[in-house]
Amino acid sequence: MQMLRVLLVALLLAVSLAACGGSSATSPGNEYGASGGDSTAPSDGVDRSKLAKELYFYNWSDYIDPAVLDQFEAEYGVKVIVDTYDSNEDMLAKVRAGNSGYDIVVPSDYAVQIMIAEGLAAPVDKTLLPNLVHLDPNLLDQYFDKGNAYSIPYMYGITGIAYNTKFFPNGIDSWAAILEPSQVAPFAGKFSMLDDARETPGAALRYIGQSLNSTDPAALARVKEILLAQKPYLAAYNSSDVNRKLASEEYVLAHSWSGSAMQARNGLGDEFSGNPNIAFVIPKEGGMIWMDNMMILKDSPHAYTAHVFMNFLMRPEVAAQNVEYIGYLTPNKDALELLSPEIRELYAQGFAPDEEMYKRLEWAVRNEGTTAFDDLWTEIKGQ
Ligand code: SPD
Repeated sequence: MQMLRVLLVALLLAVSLAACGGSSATSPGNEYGASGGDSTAPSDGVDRSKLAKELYFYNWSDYIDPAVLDQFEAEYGVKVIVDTYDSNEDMLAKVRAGNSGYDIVVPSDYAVQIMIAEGLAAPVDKTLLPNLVHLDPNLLDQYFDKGNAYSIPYMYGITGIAYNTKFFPNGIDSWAAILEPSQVAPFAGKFSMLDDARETPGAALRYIGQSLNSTDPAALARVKEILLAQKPYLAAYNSSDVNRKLASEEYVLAHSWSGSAMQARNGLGDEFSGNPNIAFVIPKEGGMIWMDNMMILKDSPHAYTAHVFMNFLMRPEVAAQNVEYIGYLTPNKDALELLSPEIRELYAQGFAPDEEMYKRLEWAVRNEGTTAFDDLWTEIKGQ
């Protein structure tokens, strides 16, 4: 009987330790104690005594529903402080400088590769992420982080052209509509290209029949010609408020992320109202598919709390609410069935890829040659 009691106590202790994330030896960050004691944890397994008061989240702009942050604070007493960026390169520059103070950043695929290679990320502790079971296995284990050792998918999306059907009643099917001077001349000052070293050269590369990862010098020279010929007609290189400017009809056309176009169409909470004339297309020459991922920084001051937040965002109800608000695509398979008919209808109208569209989409990868894009982009923007 005594032996049975000892075994039972040992078993309970093991289960409680597993719920807390195991020993400090395998856990990242400086908040993980070695004790594993968890007298404050309710059934969700979160040890409230280990939570920080604040969490610093460096995210893309217009990329989280503020109500989700309020809910997290109400439930866990943690205030999430959000700073925003509009390109992977801006985020990387801040993080590379060190001591950014941020806990979580959201790099896209190729930027995940860069961050892992440069030792900027902390490994994720999957024992603290039970809600990983809700993610679509087809969207895990991607080329940029095999085994998801450092990154967890947040949202994914596609890049194409958003346009106002009042001005383009016959639709758009080619990058020529935004890249050819003869076609954009009537819309001078009323359209934008993304302010992005991979996206904008990538679009021009696809237009000339090349991979958006091509660093062939002749192809890049042609890209430079195309983008410089287009530049006098552009309102701006813009990755920050394309959604608002399309919705208000300051722009009639824009190189755009799918969710930004969806926001222009549907509006964004209390921020601005939508415009029902906004449509989105992946041109026949093809476009980019990408995935943004949550990553805890190597020097994150609050790594335990960061895991709790990431796990919270992977709850199907939370993921569904978030994606309804921001209009991108969730990797959370169990959230999909919770989505409204309205958002599903827009996905079906081209704001999400179908099988045919997938064939025209390409991921951006990082390789030995891809720093050429940074140089090219500096030259184009400087002229
Ligand atoms: N407003 C949020 C935008 C997120 C876009 N991230 C993807 C970039 C892929 N190059």
